[in-house]
Amino acid sequence: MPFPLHFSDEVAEARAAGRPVVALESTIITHGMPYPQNVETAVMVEETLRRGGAVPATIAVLEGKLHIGLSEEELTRLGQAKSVAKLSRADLAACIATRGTGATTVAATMIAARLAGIEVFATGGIGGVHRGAETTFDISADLRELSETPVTVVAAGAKAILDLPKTLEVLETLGVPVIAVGQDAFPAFWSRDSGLPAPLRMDTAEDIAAAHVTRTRLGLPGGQLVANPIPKAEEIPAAELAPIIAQAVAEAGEQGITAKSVTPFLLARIFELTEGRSLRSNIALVLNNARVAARIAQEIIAIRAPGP
Ligand code: PSU
Ligand code: MN
Repeated sequence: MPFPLHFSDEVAEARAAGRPVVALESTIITHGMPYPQNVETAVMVEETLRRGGAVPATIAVLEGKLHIGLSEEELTRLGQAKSVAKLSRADLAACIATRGTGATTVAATMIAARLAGIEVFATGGIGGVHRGAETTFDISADLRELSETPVTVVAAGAKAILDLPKTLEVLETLGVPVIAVGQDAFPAFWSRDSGLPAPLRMDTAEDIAAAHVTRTRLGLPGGQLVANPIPKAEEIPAAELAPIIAQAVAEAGEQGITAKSVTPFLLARIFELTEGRSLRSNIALVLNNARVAARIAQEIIAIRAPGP
């Protein structure tokens, strides 16, 4: 018996018609941005996907049910709720089994997207190898998920709160394609250039879709990380953020923040320390990722369509 999924009407209709659907995570709403900008952004991202010709499927667990697509009312409730659980691969089954409510990270959203037959997923930034991982062993489950679950994830690279060289090394070890869009450098979330070369570069959604389909045909498990740089007008130069990130990372260490609390702590501190500037950039890059994800989802359908 297939696992029961709770589709929004919009997603159910799109699936029946074979139209492109793009998955969205919910941890970015509950743990990645403050209220009310989190809900406003979630609604704008959905609208951006629709304008781009794809149907949004925001994923979350609500009272034990795995939802693929949320109503605006459900989005708002989730965005206002105080202590919503953050669900990664390790927590998803337990939350559903105990009829809990939780927001899905990149890893858990990929798992749900695969169950729903959704192959493209747009977000802001992925989790990765944290600074100091050589002593803390803090490496996000997102990385292993990318090596196992066949979903193409469009993100603006990874935040400089992480150790980006180590993050790229682990992705290489795991065999995850990391594709920069339209440039040679790996982007660093708020900044277009991390100073590190991206392993792969592609300039069109068609090529990215073709690579996705080819991996499936080769029988390779796992997805792709599409690293789409933030629009130039919205970027914050890496040098400006460096001292702020260093301060946030130091505070996390002093306060003994560990495990799943690390990423939300750092994101919240950086929003405070930049007085909202990081949030404006964050919103712009998520919308930009939604535009690219919609095009990739359409191209995948075009490639799979039977020829004349
Ligand atoms: N990075 C961001 N914004 C986010 C996250 C990461 O720039 O909102 C969230 C995503 O949901 C990601 C999760 O999957 O944090 C990673 O958490 P951890 O490092 O605990 O695996
Ligand atoms: Mn972690």
